[in-house]
Amino acid sequence: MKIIIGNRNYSSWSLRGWLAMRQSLLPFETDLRVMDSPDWVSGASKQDMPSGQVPVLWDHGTPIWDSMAIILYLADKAGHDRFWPREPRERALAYAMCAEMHSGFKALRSGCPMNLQYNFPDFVPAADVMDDVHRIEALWHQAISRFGSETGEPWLFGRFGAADIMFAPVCTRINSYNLPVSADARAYVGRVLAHPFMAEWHALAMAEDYPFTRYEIPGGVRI
Ligand SMILES: N[C@@H](CCC(=O)N[C@@H](CS)C(=O)NCC(=O)O)C(=O)O
Repeated sequence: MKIIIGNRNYSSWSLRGWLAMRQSLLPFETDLRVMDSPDWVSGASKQDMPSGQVPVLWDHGTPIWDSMAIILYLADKAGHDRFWPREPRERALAYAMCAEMHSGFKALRSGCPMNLQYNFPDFVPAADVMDDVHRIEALWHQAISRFGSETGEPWLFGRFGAADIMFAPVCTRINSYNLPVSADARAYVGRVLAHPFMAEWHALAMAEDYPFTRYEIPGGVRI
């Protein structure tokens, strides 16, 4: 299998798709397409990207595009237990949380674009950004307090899975933009950022040097 991703520093949907690949434990290659490069702009590097967006998983001639579809496909292929909790009420909440993340939180996503190479010490979040953050904190609290500790592991539904993957880029945003969150949420963010798959992605993102100004937010300090 091969996953096509965009710049690791910026592409939060690529991060989700790639984390799902790592979580599947199946062998795969990573193919990075430099966003906003001449080939990206002309469409030449998007020929095998059905929606023109990253991520795309190619499995022996079959394309699976969109991060959510990649998670669903890999759960079928690698085993649902690697992605979803077993118990029906837990699974219902995990599905709903992932779907809400996939289709929502637009203020947070556009107001605080993922940018792993920078920190924004004086960033003042708009009210609608904080509305999204509060909703996400409530979801995390609901999952962790009801289900998170059942296996003794510190993830949203006990074991690391699809919900943790879908919210991982939110964790990077809370960290980069120093968004005010509760101590519990901050602790969860710290755990996600320290996850070995995240550390692997982060190290590669820090080494990237592609010009990309589309998501420039003032006041960034290079880490
Ligand atoms: N719903 C898609 C969203 C994918 C998406 O928006 N990808 C961005 C990069 S993070 C992209 O490829 N945008 C096209 C562009 O920048 O030209 C998913 O979940 O995978």
